[in-house]
Amino acid sequence: MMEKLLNLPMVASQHGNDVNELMVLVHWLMGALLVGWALFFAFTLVRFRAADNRKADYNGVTGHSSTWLEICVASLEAILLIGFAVPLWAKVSGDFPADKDSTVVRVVGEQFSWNLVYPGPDAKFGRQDLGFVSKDNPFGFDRKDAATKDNVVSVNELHVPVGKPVILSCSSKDVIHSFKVVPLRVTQDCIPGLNIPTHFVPTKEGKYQVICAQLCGNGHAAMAAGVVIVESEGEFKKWIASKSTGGGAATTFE
Ligand SMILES: [Cu+2]
Repeated sequence: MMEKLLNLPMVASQHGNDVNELMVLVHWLMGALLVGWALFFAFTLVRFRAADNRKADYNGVTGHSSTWLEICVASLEAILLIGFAVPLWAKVSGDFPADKDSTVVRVVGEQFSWNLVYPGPDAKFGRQDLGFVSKDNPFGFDRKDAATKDNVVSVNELHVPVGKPVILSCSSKDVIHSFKVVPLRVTQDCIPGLNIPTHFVPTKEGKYQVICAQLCGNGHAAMAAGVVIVESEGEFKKWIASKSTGGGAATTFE
């Protein structure tokens, strides 16, 4: 019932339903508090109405019912936090699948697009060094390194096969961006100088919009041009093959 009432966006990832469950529970508690406070407010309006010519009482409440109510509310909040929120966070931010069982992609935000790098058939990104950074090699990949040569790059288009874990390693070239895909229930800040991994399992084929969840400059909204395309393993392989330069210098970005 609450889920319908909240009209939550569609879920296309495995942990997405857990996120929804937590939101529903939080809304039940907040709903109960809203009703409770509203009833209490109505009660005080009637009980202490001016027509009774009541005098202010300096002693205030003498019973302990409000204390017990506070303890009840705090306990429910503690249950939500310790019983649901912390375990969900532990699952999402920890419990990483093995690289070999996952689609591993490096995400680098920039003003104002998403750069994506796949390690290619050898599953290795190859050597990167600040010394290699130049205008046509913005990420400083070592082009002599064989592992680098088969990297597959893409801009604004993240393809992943359905049902297989995805590990994104997020960073930024300039300011703080945040890679957010609502149906996947994924939000990860992309911070210059840091590589922050996040993971999810896409469960539904489709095309999902990426939005930048950090106000990052004039063209911030343009980052919503990013898409995640969840497709069958076969389609994914076809796409990777079409992007691959077959060991050429696939190290620059458009
Ligand atoms: Cu941004």
